[in-house]
Amino acid sequence: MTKKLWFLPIVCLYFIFGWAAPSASAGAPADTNLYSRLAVSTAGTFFPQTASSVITTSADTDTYYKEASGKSGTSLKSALHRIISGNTKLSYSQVWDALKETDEDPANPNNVILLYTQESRAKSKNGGSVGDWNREHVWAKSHGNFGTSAGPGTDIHHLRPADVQVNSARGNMDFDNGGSEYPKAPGNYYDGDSWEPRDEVKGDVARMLFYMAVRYEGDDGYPDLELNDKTGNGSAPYMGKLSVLLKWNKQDPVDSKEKRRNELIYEDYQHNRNPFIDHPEWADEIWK
Ligand SMILES: [Ca+2]
Ligand SMILES: [Ca+2]
Ligand SMILES: [Ca+2]
Repeated sequence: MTKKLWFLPIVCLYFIFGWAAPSASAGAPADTNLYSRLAVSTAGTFFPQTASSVITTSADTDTYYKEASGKSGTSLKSALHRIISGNTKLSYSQVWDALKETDEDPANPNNVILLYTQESRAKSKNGGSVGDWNREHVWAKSHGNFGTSAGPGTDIHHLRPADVQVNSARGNMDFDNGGSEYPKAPGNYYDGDSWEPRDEVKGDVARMLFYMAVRYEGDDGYPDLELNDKTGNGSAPYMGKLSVLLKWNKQDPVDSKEKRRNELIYEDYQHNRNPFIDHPEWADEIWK
């Protein structure tokens, strides 16, 4: 760098921060710092926030997870349960509108991305007919029989848009590797007692199930949902297969889409976070 150019980085910083700061006041909580008022892409570049595009940094979530700091095993699980409980609960009809935001196709604001097929489909095609998308409960609602009243059945941390027929094919199966490819959802496999989602969402599925097991502990009128190492759990409040889910958590790491979704749920809908999107390593600390 020549002497004449020494001031250029400072000028650039002035323009970046001077330009971004005014837009930050619209939707950001008063106590957030500069970095949280900027959306951070996976490439590490900054762009001004829209009201709900912020990806919170680890420094911000340190405060949220303060009570969990330094814990492991059951004491970590208990601390996280206390932190993420007491969330706002949606009605089942509110879930439609929420998913239209949390699962919006970044390339087309009229569409949502479907979980198992990755298809981009019109938001307006929500419904129950062939060709529609509907609300897939990744933790099958029969595993604990919690239904669709406000609570686990409407918790959008584990609800995703899915093709009606694919949703029906997955049914209430546990998750595991193997089986035959499901023709309407290439990359997804199934057999008599389990479903294997496509590689790109294996980690997403695992982290959604980790969240459910920690959020629902049977102390607030809902069943105590737990993970086990089985398939074919039927209507018991369990989901498997834990050892496979722990592998999927590593095979398919958290990406910016998953972070954005977690942030939207926290900021705009439920006001609680999925700890395993913020700290995927905590799954191994709880389920060793
Ligand atoms: Ca199986
Ligand atoms: Ca993924
Ligand atoms: Ca539980």
